[in-house]
Amino acid sequence: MVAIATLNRRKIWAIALTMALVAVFAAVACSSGDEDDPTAAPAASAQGQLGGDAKSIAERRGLSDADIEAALKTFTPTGVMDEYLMFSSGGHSGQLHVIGMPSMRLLKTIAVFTPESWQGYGIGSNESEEVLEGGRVNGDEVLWGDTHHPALTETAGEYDGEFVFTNDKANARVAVISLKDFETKQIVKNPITLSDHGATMVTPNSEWVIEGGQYAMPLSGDYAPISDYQEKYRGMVTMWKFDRAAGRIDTTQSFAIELPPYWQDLCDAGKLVSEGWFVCGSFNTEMATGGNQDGNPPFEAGASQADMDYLHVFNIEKAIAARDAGKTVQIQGFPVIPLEVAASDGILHLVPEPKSPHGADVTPGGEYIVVSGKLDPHVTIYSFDKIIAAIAAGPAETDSFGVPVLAFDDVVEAQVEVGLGPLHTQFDNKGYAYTSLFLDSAVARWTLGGPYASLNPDPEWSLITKTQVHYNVGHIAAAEGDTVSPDGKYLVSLNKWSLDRFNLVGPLLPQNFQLLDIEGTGEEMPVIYDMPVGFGEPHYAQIIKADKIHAWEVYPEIGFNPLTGEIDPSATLAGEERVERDGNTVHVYMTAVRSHFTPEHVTVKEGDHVAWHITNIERGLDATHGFAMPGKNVSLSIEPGETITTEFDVTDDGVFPFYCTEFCSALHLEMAGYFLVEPSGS
Ligand code: K7E
Ligand code: CUA
Repeated sequence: MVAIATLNRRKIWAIALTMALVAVFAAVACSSGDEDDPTAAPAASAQGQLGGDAKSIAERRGLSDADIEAALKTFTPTGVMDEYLMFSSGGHSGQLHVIGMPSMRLLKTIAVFTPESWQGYGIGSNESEEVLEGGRVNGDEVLWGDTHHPALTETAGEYDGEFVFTNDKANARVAVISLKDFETKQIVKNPITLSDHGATMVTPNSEWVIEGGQYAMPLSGDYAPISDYQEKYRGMVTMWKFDRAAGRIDTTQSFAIELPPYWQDLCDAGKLVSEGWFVCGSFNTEMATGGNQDGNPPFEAGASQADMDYLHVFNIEKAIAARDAGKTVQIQGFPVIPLEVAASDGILHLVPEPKSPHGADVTPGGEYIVVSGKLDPHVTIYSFDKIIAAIAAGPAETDSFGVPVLAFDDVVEAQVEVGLGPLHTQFDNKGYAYTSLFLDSAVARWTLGGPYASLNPDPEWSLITKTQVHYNVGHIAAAEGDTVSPDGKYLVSLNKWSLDRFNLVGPLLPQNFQLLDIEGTGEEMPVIYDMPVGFGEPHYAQIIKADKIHAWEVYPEIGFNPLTGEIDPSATLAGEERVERDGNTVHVYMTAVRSHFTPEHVTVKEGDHVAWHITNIERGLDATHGFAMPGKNVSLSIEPGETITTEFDVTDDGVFPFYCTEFCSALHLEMAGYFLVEPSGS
């Protein structure tokens, strides 16, 4: 053991020092590093060249060889960019988080369903309030969300870096975010249900954004007693049509499919050989209705009695054909394909899936669907070809709603015992699949078979190794790990509990993102970084190659409105600043540039309505100005080139100092002005 440790350490230091010295000693850096020769001492001699005693630092800090190796894999010097960006759901924060990898540096939090003051989102700007308006629930403002599953837009099954979608499980809403400016452009509220979970997932060219529901309810929104559950309560899945050119979901082309009142769960779109199909898991096919206050079994028991639940298999073309043939009914003003039509027209088939399933993930080539049952130690792998054949042969059975049910044995390709509490599966480029194990607190690596069997030396459909994670992993995300060509580089374990990993910060603990290096094969799959996540409970994340994203450095033209994508009618250039009265509405046309607003005095009368338009006329990278108006709940962030409008009623006379909230220059504190409100009688 000692000898191995010594060799490892020497190898590690050789790597470290080679990297550090490569510029200066290009000719000699590698030649002296013979790992097999115990007398070779490249580390010792090279270390002197470093000018610091790195080895003794490691010893002083108690760092093991594995720690040092992990540090070398993740440390990212100042000014060096990350290779990947992870888009992580922010859970209860209602936001998305953008994290650089492998450094695991938090780069940005994108405000989606929740107002956020730094970005001036939902804090007074007309543009952001218009976006949030789209998310009203039965007319009411809901100012938070439970984001679960981000979905990057895809072209031919590859992330294309143009947009990202995410859902709000708590209110059945879907948001569209542009990766030109990383801002939310649209929120749509699902009109027929109140919770979603199988959202958001996209088809391989992002024509459709899939939003599967979760808790069944009357789709009409009307009351029905729980005793009418089987008759009146329904599940649903919605297909939102994405108009890429407009950068918006086209609600007029979107529709839903009525489903049995099973609790539909995660969905995934088919790709390549299974393009044109999508699947959603489900649980509570028992249709348990809970009621432990009356001595009935609680949901957790009632919904877990059966050995099998149902994977729902959808044919997209047939759904569109039924919609186009007018076979929909309007529910709450939204077109819905009735359950009978879904069953009779071949839109929906059910496939038995073991015990309380959660994840349903399609392999990179689209050949297989991997399903994990929370209460079954196996992953079950279905063959898409077999599903097609079974559908063609005509299923012998139906469920109690008349939906055809395929026979389990006809469609299963393999089962692999991976461990306790399997949830979600991701893929790499070496023929391995990775499944999170909630109860085991581990990530399992196992081999795929069929066309993947030749990619590694291990036997097909078998468990290879497990890496312990800390603790209670939900989703995992690998670099481009749910696309048609996973990169096989990094995998993040999104752990729900962190227990003993970080300094205690009171009884509400952060979650823990653990970065695993999956570049090796076989049993090599170490944890190389821990990132505490103290902002809501993230669920899923997607990881995209950073160079696929082409974000704007500044807005394309001065006066740009990020919501319309055009020059704002109120855009104001230098020299055009003015205050105009139109009845009792006062328009302020203001510019912001280091380090002043123009005009600096704005005088109105009590009782006026103010429409305040501000244009940031800067063209310099990072030259953002903020705008804060005391007492008016206004915080704006005006990026270079942007025009923003805020409107409010002037209810009190007085003097209101406004100021820039971004420390934009040495004279930033002087970037201020006075809003003077004369009494109405004056
Ligand atoms: Cu947390 Cu995808 Cu909503 Cu599983 S889900 S863990
Ligand atoms: Cu502009 Cu501070």
